[in-house]
Amino acid sequence: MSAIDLRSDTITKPTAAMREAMANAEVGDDVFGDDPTVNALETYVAKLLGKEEAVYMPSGTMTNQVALRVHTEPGDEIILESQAHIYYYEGGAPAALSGVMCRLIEGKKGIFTAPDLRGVLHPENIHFPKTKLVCLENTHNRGGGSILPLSNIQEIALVCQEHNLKLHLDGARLWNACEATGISEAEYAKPFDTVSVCFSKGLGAPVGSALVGSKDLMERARRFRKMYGGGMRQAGIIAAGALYALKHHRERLSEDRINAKILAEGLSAIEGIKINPEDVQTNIVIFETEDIPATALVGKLEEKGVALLAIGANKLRAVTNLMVTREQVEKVPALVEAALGDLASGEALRDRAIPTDRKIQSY
Ligand code: TLP
Repeated sequence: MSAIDLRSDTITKPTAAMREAMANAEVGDDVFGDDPTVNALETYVAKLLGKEEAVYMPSGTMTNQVALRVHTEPGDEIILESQAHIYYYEGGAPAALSGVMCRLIEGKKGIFTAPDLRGVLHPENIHFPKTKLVCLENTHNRGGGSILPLSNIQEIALVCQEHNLKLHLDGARLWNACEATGISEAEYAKPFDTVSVCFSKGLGAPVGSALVGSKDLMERARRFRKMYGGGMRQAGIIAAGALYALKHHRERLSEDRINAKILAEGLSAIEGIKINPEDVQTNIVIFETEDIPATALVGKLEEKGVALLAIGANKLRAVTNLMVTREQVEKVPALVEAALGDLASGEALRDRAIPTDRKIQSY
């Protein structure tokens, strides 16, 4: 894999200290509820987010989908931003696992407002599905790591209360929002019935996510976690990595935020690249090419030792992370410029069409 890997913050590998914590973890059988390290992690996360209980699960997709199932019955409607991870990147799971209808609101950089929400609510009437749940995402992945303002969340929560709707947060990268704003996890979590957080993204743990909420909701969540195959046994080994990451890697997210800004500023100076560095608030940098296909640029950059993702015909994503240093990030704009130069030259025009066997992933 490329030396400078900016495909995602999920690519991080455990540090030596994290591995040591994992190797020394006390374990039990978590399905019986007696893995001390999983229990310690759940207690720690619930407290940090100011909720009664937490449930540890293998992935962010599972925590989100269990939350959907906890709050709904088949045929219900849920409301999400149009590019929400739950809708966009979870394999159609809302339909397959919960049997719910997704009503989408197009936001700006992943953010919609309380009036936008009011605008899509229908009257209670047998013609309409029952609307049960609103889901928000903070930070918003396809919104470019954008931070949801607390006031926006609180206004949306008020509409939910008025209409008896539950509110779920996909907080896979909530840590990044907290680091950037200084707002605590508990304060951000307060308006929500359930919050999903991930340890395997910016925090750098190898595996796992948690769902937090009230005791009753978490009891129901444990049932669906088991049903979906997420009841793990000596999970303390991986939970120890998550606990270590929570205690030691939240503060360092400022490095990823600063590196993302440096990258965005460098990219904004390149002819043929469109990005406004002001839009970059956390560790995700989304930029566009003017005419070169995103997959072609990804292919060229791979040859130069930089890995990014194509996330649209002309859109690319870079995510700064624990494995990428400031020095490396500073090299990327020049490499992007060189790659664009190669692709623009007549001889290299054929490179614009990426042969299918190159398997450049596009997200
Ligand atoms: N996102 C991944 C890919 O799926 C796109 C990434 O590289 O960013 N919520 C949000 C906001 C996420 O960004 C992700 C992962 C998830 C949930 C799902 O987490 P996992 O991968 O643990 O199922």
